[in-house]
Order: sequence, then structure tokens, then C-alpha cells
Amino acid sequence: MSIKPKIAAISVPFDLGAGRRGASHGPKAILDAGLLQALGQMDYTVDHVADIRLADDTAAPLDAQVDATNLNYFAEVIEINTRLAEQVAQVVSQDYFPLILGGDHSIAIGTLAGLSSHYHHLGVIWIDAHSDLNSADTSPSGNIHGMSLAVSLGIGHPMLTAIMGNKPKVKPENIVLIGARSLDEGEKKLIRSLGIKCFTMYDIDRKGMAQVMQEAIDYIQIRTDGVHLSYDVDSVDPIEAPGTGTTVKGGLQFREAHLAVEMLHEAGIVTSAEFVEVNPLLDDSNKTSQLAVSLISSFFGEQIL
Ligand code: B3U
Ligand code: MN
Ligand code: MN
Repeated sequence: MSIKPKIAAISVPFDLGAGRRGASHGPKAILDAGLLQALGQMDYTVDHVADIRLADDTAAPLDAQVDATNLNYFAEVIEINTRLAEQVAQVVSQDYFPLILGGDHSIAIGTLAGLSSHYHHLGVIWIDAHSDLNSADTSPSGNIHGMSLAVSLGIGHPMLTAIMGNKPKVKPENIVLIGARSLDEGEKKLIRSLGIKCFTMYDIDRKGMAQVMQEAIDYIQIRTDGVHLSYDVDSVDPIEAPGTGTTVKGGLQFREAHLAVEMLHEAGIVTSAEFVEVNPLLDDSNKTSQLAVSLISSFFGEQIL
């Protein structure tokens, strides 16, 4: 990233893919915490191009709507991701760097679908406590934010996998998972059977974050024509990121979380990014939205000296 890209920020105030409400306030909280000022100070041009919303976003009931198909808020997830995919495809074709602010992680379905209009060998670096590789038959919750990576691989309900064309948006060998520590049985099986590269918290403890990131970068850059960073803030330890719907203890330390994005900046391989699952309703201190601004700034090259 030596020449500064023109950034298209896309807010997705959507939380019906998650089991708890509140991630819909994530984009505003991240913006209120000073994202645009931080990027402006680093001489980036940022166009906040869109707020992706449901046509009628007052219609959804407040409590989790558990569906008999084990796909909660199925219609809403399809609608939001169809809109997001179109917006992402448009900004990529205009040579913007897409920066998507979630929202819950179900929105990765739309992001990756939109990106697949441009990249044929899209790489995905998925930093998350979870792997989001469930489908209706393996999900313990029916929440689609736990299924978005599977959908992008072409696994799941045909109406989800068909968004922006009925083809897989990413291949298993082009994915790297980092920070995993809460995997369901079906997800473990899928990771093993598809041979998905996965650096768990064990690997991070054993090798150190610097080596894990170097291995991830070396692995992904030789096989892809673009790399998307999908950063779920629940990857970070709940002490630093309390404001997210499904915290899992034993997560990334503040410094590891930053080192990951600093090394991605240095490597200059990432062509789009999303930061998801900031839930300000669970965080009176706004610690998590401030963390997101700090991570995004580091990702775009903010340096200590
Ligand atoms: N794997 C569980 C929990 C979960 C996934 N993603 C989040 N939580 N944030 C599920 O419901 O699929
Ligand atoms: Mn996730
Ligand atoms: Mn997660």
C-alpha cells in the first residue's frame, strides 16, 4: 500500500444475522469514535458511499426470530446481502478500496459476493474466535452470522449461495482462519475435510503472532489475485473487546490484534477489508469501537514513530 488507495466506506447497520441485537449500531459507533478523522489525518481520501439498510428496517421484531428452517431472519439476511454485494461490486469497479463497517458477520456473504465480481482467486483472511462455517444442519443457533464463510464457499441454502451468481465466491485453499477458539463439531469436520488453513489460539501461543501472520501472508499471496480481510472483533480478548455479541475468553491480546493488521499493511497484499460485530449496546465505555478505530488505523499504516 505505498500509493494511498481511495477508500469507499460502506456502513451496514444490520444485526439480524446475530443472536443478540445491537451490532446494527456498530458503524455509527465506529464513526463516532473518530474513524474518518483518523484516516483523514493519514492523508487518505475516504468517501462514505453508502448505508446499506433493509427497505423497511422497522419491520423486524426485536427478539430473535427463530425459524423452523434453522435460518433466523433468512429473508432479511438475503435482502441486506444482495444490496451490499451490488454496492461492493460497484465500488471495486471504480477502483476504490472497499472498507465495510458492520454489522454482524452475516454481511460477509454480501461483501465476498460483491468482491467475486472482480477477483477470480480471491483470498480471505478471517480473523475471528469462530470460523462461521456452519450451515442450517450443523448450526447450534440458526444464526446466519455463524454461517457466512460456509455460504461464501457455496455451502448452505441455495438462496444464500446464489447471491450475485450461483458459484462459490471463495475456494477453501484461499482462506486462512486466525484466532479460532470456539468451533462447532460440523465446522471442525469441514475445516479438516476441505483442508482450510487454520491458525488457532494454540498456534498463536505456540509460534507467536508474528510467525503466524508471516506464514498466513506467505501462504495466501502466492495463490490469490486479491485478499479480503474479514476482522471479527470477537477475535480479541473480551477484556479489550467487551462490546460484541459472543465473547470467548482466551482471545488475542491488544498488541497481537494490532500486530496482525500492522503486518498486513506492511505486506501490502490486502485489497478490501471489513470490521464486524462491534455491539455498542454491550459496551458503555465504547472501548470496542475505539479499539476498532485503532485497528483500522494500524491496518492503514498508522505508525508509532
Ligand atoms: N458457532 C456458533 C457461535 C457463533 C458463531 N459466530 C458467532 N457466534 N459470533 C454459531 O451460532 O454458529
Ligand atoms: Mn464471525
Ligand atoms: Mn466471531
